[in-house]
Amino acid sequence: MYAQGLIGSSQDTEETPEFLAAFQARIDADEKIEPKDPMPAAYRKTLIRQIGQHAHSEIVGMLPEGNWITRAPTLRRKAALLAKVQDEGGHGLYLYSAAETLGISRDQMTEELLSGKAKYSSIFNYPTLTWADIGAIGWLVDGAAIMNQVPLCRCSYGPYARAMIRVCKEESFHQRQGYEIMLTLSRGSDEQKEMAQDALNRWWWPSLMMFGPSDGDSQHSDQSTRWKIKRFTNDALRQKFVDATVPQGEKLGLTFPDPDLKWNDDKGGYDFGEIDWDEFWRVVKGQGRMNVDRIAARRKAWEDGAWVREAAMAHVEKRKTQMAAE
Ligand code: BYC
Repeated sequence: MYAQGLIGSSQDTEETPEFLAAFQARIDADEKIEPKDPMPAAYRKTLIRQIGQHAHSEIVGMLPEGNWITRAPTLRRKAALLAKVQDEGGHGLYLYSAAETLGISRDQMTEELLSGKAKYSSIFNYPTLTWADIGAIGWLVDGAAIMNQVPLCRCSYGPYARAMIRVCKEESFHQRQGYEIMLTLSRGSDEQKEMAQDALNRWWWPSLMMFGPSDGDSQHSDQSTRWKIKRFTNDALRQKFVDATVPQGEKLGLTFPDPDLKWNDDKGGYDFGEIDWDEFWRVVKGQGRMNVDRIAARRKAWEDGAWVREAAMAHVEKRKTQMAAE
């Protein structure tokens, strides 16, 4: 089932009740689980699914912003955007490496992405229509990613938790560069302010959807929380994001596209309207505006890169032969 010869590819230990209880006790004691440690097959499978999907999201996430690198309005903006998109490529690589420690190969993960078996974040199936979208993505999408990912730095699986520390530092920079674009536009001409408002209108709801289905409909949350893969539920993180982001939007002088958004003193947070879950599931199932383009772009990159992978492997084989002869 898993790639041969990789760390973590050893057979999972027989899952006796004693083994499962001892494993849960390690989790409850906040010990980190490391690649060579025995772990239940379902724990390994959940991590491969989540880390793989997270890696794919980072890589597919390069596409909507990459679309604006050649059209960034100034050299400073171009350099920052280039660095941000490159960071996302790096995040994808740390995450693919973290998943590989569980015994799956990068090739298998890529095949799962291209066949539609593995998901990537719904947010990247929306188009980037104007420069303001780059501001909105940094502010909202990276803002949502930080809210979701900071708790993952304390995830029970060591390689994932450690990868997330660096990812989160870089995401903070991304969030600020996005907010600064929004600030500049909202203090600019009427037309620029309108662009910022239009971007907020289009990205707000999809950003809330990034946190996943509401708690009652989340299949994996309970078990993932018990295993301390997830530290908060989807709804709890979504609420934290709304509470942190609304005051930032007000500072920009922009309005949120939700008539039900209002502060609730009793709960100490904002109430907000119902998410369009039909839209969410349509996009997750491949019917968003950009799903077909995104997968076509990844397929092309994978096929165009075949010669690089073959050349790298030929080099490894040659070195092995040379070393054996030395
Ligand atoms: N989009 O039981 P649930 C970024 C799926 S990118 C698509 O709650 P779970 C960035 C879910 O996979 C941000 N699918 O699942 C990059 C499951 O289907 P499967 C990426 C979604 O895993 C560039 C089903 O719905 N971040 O940072 O407990 C530029 C039921 O859901 C979505 C991560 O991946 C969605 N939005 O919780 C800027 C973070 N939501 O797998 C920024 C790590 C749910 O059974 N991942 N589904 O077929 C997680 O924290 C969790 O996987 C989720 C979902 C909270 C996303």
